[in-house]
Amino acid sequence: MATRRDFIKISALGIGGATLGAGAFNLLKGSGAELATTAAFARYPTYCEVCFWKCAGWSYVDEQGKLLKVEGHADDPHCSGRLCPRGTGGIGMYYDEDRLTTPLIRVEENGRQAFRKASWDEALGMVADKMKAIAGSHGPESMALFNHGSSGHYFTHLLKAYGSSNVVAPSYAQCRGPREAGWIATFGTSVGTPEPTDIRDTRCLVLIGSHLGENMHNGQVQEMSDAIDNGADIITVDPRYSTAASKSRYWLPIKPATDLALLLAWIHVIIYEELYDKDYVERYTYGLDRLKQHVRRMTPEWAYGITTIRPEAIRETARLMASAAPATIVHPGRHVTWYGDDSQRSRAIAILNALLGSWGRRGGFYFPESASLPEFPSPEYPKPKWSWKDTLDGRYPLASMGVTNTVIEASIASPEKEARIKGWIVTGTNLPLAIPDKAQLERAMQSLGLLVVIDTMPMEITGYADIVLPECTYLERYDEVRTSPYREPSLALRMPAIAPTGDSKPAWWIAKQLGEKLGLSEYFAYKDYTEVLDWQLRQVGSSLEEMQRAGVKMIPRKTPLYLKEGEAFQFGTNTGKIELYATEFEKYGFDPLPNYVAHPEPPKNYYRLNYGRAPMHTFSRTANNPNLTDLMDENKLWVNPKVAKIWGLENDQEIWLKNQDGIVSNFPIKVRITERIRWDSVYMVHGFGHSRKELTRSYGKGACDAEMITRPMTDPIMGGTGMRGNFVTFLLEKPEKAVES
Ligand SMILES: Nc1nc2c(c(=O)[nH]1)N[C@H]1C(S)=C(S)[C@@H](COP(=O)(O)OP(=O)(O)OC[C@H]3O[C@@H](n4cnc5c(=O)[nH]c(N)nc54)[C@H](O)[C@@H]3O)O[C@H]1N2
Ligand SMILES: Nc1nc2c(c(=O)[nH]1)N[C@H]1C(S)=C(S)[C@@H](COP(=O)(O)OP(=O)(O)OC[C@H]3O[C@@H](n4cnc5c(=O)[nH]c(N)nc54)[C@H](O)[C@@H]3O)O[C@H]1N2
Ligand code: SF4
Ligand SMILES: [Mo]
Repeated sequence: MATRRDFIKISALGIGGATLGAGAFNLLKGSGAELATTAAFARYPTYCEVCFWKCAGWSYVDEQGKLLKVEGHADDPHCSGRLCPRGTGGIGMYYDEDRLTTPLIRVEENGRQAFRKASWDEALGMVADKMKAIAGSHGPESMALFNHGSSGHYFTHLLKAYGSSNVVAPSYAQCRGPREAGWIATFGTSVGTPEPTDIRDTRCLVLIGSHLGENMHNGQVQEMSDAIDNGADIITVDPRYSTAASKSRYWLPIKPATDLALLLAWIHVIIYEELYDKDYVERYTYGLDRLKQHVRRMTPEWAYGITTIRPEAIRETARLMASAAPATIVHPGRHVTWYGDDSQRSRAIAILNALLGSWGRRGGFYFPESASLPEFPSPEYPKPKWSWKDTLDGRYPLASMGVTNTVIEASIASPEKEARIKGWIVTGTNLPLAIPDKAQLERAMQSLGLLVVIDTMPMEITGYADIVLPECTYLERYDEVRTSPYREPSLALRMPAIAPTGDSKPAWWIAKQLGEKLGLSEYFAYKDYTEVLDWQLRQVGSSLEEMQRAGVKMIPRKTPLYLKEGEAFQFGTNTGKIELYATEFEKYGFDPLPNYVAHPEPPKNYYRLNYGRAPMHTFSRTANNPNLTDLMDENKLWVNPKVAKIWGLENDQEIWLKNQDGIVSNFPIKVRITERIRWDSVYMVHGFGHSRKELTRSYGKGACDAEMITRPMTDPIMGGTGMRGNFVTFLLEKPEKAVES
């Protein structure tokens, strides 16, 4: 087992895991080591697009104009000068020879469909004509945008100018939506991103599923290393022995799907042993008496029968949290769409933090602040006649952002019902690997009159497109200034280090050209995006020129970082207090106090499909990245030794998976036998099992978790799709199945 020291060393190096292969050393040699002796090179500011922590850095280019490496920006609060392995490997996005480099149009030749290359003028002209036709016959509201990442900004503007506000992203209903619903109901504000967890100064960090260390969100991982060094205690609740578990004082290997029982028992101990922050609770919260009554019987002994966590361990950990409070963080998690009751689990986590007095306190949660940049002048958007809210059809009343799954549903035509949504623009999201229930997604895509995909790579989603538009990578373009909230507000610039490859273009350019073809030129009143950036920066006393030199600029805070001792504070809830008892949930007929409800168990010979992150990959977007495939080129199926014995499995044996609905994996996955996973579950890293042959390095490597997730459990409060209630069994022989490509 690695020691605490190892963990810190690893993250200090910026290369995750002990599996550092020869490729990683080459990567380092090919950058830092060489640079020290290279006389002339230029560096350009950027911020990373490999995930959404948005670390600022520099891209280095040599005299010949060759892109050498990306390095963290020393002054950037998100990364403190160090990128994670994915950020360092970001140059692989530029060098990937499988990239999209020209617009593509779907054509039918001799009954066979294929893509042909097209000019931008033709491809965009075709998109504009189809969008005009859709607006003409069904109204502009029947176009929707699916987006994730930087490019979404420009297409959101375009779609709103066109007359639709149907904008959705998988980062809500497939990721952090339930956490935001739980937090808004309790604290009157969402958690937001980056999470305002004051890990740097914490004395006790509780991770419930959050697998920091594999989840490589840079600032949090670095701060967690420092906190461990400073003697903070980590409590990890995870059915799997995660990297975080190996650094923890307590690892609670919970039975999957039972976290709510543990959380309620912790609340019980903290209330009945009077360990809560009395002054804080009295001053700021609403509903303690009802909460106390509610959890009366939810003792550690009660929770033991459900969670398999010993009552003493529940009591000891509750006391540990309270003794460190308010410098205790019960981490809200990020990918929290697990079992369909996720808003309620998030509520329980919020309540615990409230009882401990952690919200707005040093070592708990700080109040984040962001720099505010005015929008570039543009006419008012037309008012849409309807929006994504109408696709909810009365469900999910507390959805605060567009819900991908209901927009997908609303795109499906049936003999009885015409589809409300007729066309999609998809940018920066690989929907077939991000959305559960692929059959439904495919039905929707088959119904559409128009599907335009903007991507850098020939990912699965491009295979469904009518028109594919190639975006250049983040290293080849300007983008909006980063203004993410943090302890100190900051500005960070992304500018090109190198010219776009082939005929690829930045998203701002694509959206502007399309806008012009749609007759919306007045919404794009600039020649080049640098005009927008310079105008915006000048409004806050900076300039493009200053940012090109500095990369990152810190802005002084205007408001305090924490609550002041005894200060009166108005929370954004119905009562103006932190609502231990959620009046907003009550108003909509949901439990105002969270309850534990049992979830289905795997049938005989089936195992719960658990999935997560690897430090060197991001979702499906990096699986083909030449630098990162060097570090890890496939996922493996973690299987408990007892299960392996029953099935006679050996390490690295290839098996296929079949889920509870008879869906068989496209590709085999290699077995990894390990005690780190419980006997009732199997585990794999998300993002592998690519089925497009155009992805030459990742095609057929490993298995795809999304394929197996055919039965999401939807959160009635905000529409999140719980994805951890699917079960798989093993096929030891190659099944008869044609693989799509
Ligand atoms: N089964 C399963 N489903 C999941 C998850 C899971 O763990 N398992 N995780 C969920 C979570 S937490 C999230 S946040 C979502 C993530 O969902 P997505 O963001 O859709 O994830 P990716 O698979 O990385 O897809 C990103 C797509 O953007 C493209 N891309 C990369 N850079 C650029 C760029 O600069 N411009 C453009 N235009 N495109 C670019 C990539 O090539 C890729 O096609 O998935 C959710 N869905
Ligand atoms: N390297 C890397 N880092 C990333 C990303 C990436 O793609 N790559 N993506 C980023 C994004 S957008 C997100 S949303 C986050 C996601 O990362 P997190 O929010 O940290 O984690 P989750 O995906 O919710 O959960 C994964 C962990 O939950 C455990 N788990 C499974 N079932 C249960 C259960 O019933 N109870 C408990 N307590 N634990 C359970 C799994 O064993 C695993 O360790 O990661 C972010 N960081
Ligand atoms: S955490 Fe890693 S991948 Fe994410 S933005 Fe930072 S360097 Fe890039
Ligand atoms: Mo996410």
